[in-house]
Amino acid sequence: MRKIAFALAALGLAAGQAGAQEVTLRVVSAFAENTTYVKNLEPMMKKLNAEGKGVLQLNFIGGPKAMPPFEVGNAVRTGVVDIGMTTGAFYTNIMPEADALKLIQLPGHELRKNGGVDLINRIWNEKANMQYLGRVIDYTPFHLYLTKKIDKPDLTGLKLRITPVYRDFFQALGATVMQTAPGEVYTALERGVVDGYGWPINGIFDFNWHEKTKFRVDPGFYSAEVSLVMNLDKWKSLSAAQKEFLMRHVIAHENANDSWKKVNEDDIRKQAAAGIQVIRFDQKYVDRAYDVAWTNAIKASPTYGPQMRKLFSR
Ligand code: 173
Repeated sequence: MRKIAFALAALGLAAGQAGAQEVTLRVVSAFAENTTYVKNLEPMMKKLNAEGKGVLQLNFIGGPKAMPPFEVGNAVRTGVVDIGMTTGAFYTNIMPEADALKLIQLPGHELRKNGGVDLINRIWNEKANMQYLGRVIDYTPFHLYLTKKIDKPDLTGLKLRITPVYRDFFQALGATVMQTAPGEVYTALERGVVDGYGWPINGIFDFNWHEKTKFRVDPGFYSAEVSLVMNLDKWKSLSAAQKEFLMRHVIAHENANDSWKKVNEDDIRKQAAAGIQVIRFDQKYVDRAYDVAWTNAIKASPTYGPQMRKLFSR
């Protein structure tokens, strides 16, 4: 009798450690399934799932076919999904602070050390019911792409496709703007509804926009941010071991973001080969971009704006 009880207890213990508490987290992406951004996440999810048996699994549900990109933030906030791969600009409907992630000038390991990630989590917890996990795209500036030539940083008379990333800057330079999801850019260009668009240095080939793009304006500005964010209640429901396991994989992935440097060099070459010409402005153009963005970020968030500026800037 005692032997059986002991065996059952041992079994229960083993099950508790290994299998009984495995949790599966549902992941959606604001970026399309077949793009570089999702392809970059896939090996990470595969590795995590291989090592996480009995602990934690990620179930990738899909991209914009599963959920409109600008809805992903709210779906994470409310717990409709557990994790979103998205960018702050896509959930400014929740809080204006989200868009400030594009202004981060430090790599992940420095932002974790200087308190930047702690600040993000204070804000994200409080205002968005989200836990900020980590960044999956870094070292990647945004650019203005055009179908028409310009010879000075004056966008008067141009209609440009934007998201909140570019809105204030392009408007400050005189442009008329129109917000669209990435999936609508090609048609807007094709129909001549817009004369250009904002987008990172990488990725335009994923959508065939190179076919409609004649010019890229250099230098780039800000830093394209795509991150994993998690529903806060779900995060809190994880055990310490599950949190540690998840964060170990996310941070390892974040620390591999240098890989984007090569992707970006390749895309610059491909853009040149596709006949996209470079229009070059000076550093004042970039300084203006940051000035406009921080001024507005601080206006929109008088409490957190200055704190973010201090910890996000070089
Ligand atoms: O242009 C966009 O759709 C946008 O805001 C963005 C943000 C981060 C990465 C890629 C695009």
